[in-house]
Amino acid sequence: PATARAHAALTDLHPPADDILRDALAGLSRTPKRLPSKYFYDAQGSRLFEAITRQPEYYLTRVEQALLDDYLPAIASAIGSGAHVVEYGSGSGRKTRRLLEGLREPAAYTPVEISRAALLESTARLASALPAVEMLPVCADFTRPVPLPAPTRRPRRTLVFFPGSTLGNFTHDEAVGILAAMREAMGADGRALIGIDLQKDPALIEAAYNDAAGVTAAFTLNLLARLNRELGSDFDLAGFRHRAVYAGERSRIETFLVSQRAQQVQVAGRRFHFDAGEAMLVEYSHKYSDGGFATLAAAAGLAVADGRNDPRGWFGLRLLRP
Ligand code: AVI
Repeated sequence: PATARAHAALTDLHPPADDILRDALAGLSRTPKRLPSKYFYDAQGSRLFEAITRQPEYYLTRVEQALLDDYLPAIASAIGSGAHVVEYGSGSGRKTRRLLEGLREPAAYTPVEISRAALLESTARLASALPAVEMLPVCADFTRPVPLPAPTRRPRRTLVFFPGSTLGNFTHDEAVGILAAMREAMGADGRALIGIDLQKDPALIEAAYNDAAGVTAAFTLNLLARLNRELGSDFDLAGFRHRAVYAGERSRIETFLVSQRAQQVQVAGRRFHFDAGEAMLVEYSHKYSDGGFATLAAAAGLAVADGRNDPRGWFGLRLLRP
């Protein structure tokens, strides 16, 4: 019944099947080559990401979860009762359940997620755990403007939830665009709760993106496996290695796939040459300072109303208002 309810309430904005072929060909034709990190998250990539969050070196998820538990009572009184919670890129929905349980009688929950299967599954799970919260899933690409469904009971205010430091995977301009779209969605009295990974000892950050078990390497290489599966390309996975380095001057992890030898790769009938040691950029993960994040939010017309960091200052949550 929970799945049926989630289906019934689904707003399907039919996100265009991203043109993975067009993006792959364009990225491979650039110098230096690059591929967009959004293509990490097929079914296998999403499983590998979940496994990353359980690695001892990947502190982000654990630290954010503990911080959220600690901060929730203060968030709940700042937000008040009857909120409409809107989450961008909702994933497994584990953090969401804690948030919805900690808020005062949330009226409705709108997860915005591009993967229809993940969206319906997590919404169904939340619907059975929280029957009093109206579930209004939206299948859409949150990097584009998303019209939000109206809850049956008029909500007191909108709270946008964007955890996990997902914002860090976007360039500065893209991040400003996403925050500006959130400001639009939340309205004049709305708030946004954003998770941000903070600047710290680069050795800790690099370890998080180079776990000893090799799960992050498998996650990165799955991008090539996905292209082989979906486009029939012939990337030799043994011919590339994952490399994630912290670029301190740009405050971000830059992840590359490095060609282990000179080689040719065929994609949709086109051949691309890789030199030995050639590095192809596949992801950024920005790390923020307090001031840097406040400046970024201000560029999108948002102010930091409140915030908290974990005791070691590794990860932060920020409550933003227009
Ligand atoms: C989803 N995102 C916030 C993760 C991050 O930390 O940038 C993706 C990731 N890439 C490698 N490990 C985790």
